[in-house]
Amino acid sequence: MFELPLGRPAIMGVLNVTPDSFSDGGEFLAPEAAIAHGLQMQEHGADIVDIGGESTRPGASPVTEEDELSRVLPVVEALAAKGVAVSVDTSKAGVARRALDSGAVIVNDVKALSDLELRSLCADRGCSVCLMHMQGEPRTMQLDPQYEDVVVEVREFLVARAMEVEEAGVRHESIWVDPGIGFGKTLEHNLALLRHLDRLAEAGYPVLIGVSRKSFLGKLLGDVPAADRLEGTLAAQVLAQSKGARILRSHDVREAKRAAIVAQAILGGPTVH
Ligand code: HH2
Repeated sequence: MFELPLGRPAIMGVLNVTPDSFSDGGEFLAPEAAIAHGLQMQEHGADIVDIGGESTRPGASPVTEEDELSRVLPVVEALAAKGVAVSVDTSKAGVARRALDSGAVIVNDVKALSDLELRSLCADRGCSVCLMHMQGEPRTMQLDPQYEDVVVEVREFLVARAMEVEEAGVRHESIWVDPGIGFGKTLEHNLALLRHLDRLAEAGYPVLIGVSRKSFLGKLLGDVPAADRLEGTLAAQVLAQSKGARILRSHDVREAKRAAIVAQAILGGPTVH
């Protein structure tokens, strides 16, 4: 189980070892480049590095277990050996098992442990898990997302899933929840989830939020590209922090951490680096 820092949110650096991720696709496909970037994020103050080998951007195609493993394993192994707290961003039990064997301590699943084998693996290993809400699947999720009340439905889904996962043997303390910004949600759905994030935080599980460089920011800012969404990312992150987010998943670790430290001082409590 990964112990979250007290007094400020944890910064989870994003490391996509993929050819097609929406913001850093192709940049870190070579293991050496991925490892160097992971170490740089560690130097910049990342509490966790989240390593993914399959893009979940809207329209992305699935990858085989073999391909996912060959992308992530060398990177997980090298970073864990350097003392990085590694999270593996996967929905596949086979990938999670090998990543945990190689030193990963967190399983981050955009499908919220819908796979029962993955659920019991996480229970056996005692790792931390992040359960994320998604409506539909990446290939089609942005076509026509619909909710009666997105805030209530996402919270109900996550609490119900967390309880199922606890019944499967994962400890309550090891479970984090995430409303899944951009995963089967319109701009208005994303804004409502962020505006009312305190309602999810009240459910009693640490909340992770992933807004970094996402397309809703591009829309709000007049179609700016992913590489030009840092200010929007930081604004959304500090507001999420003020509503109880405990883990911020970010491509820009140094900036996210500095913003979080200042925000925390204003919110109250000691400064924790
Ligand atoms: N977002 C992405 C991937 N994994 N996991 C959690 N828990 N929450 C998120 O919001 C989240 C996530 C998508 O971002 P990214 O990894 O940058 O892109 P891609 O999926 O294209 O690799």
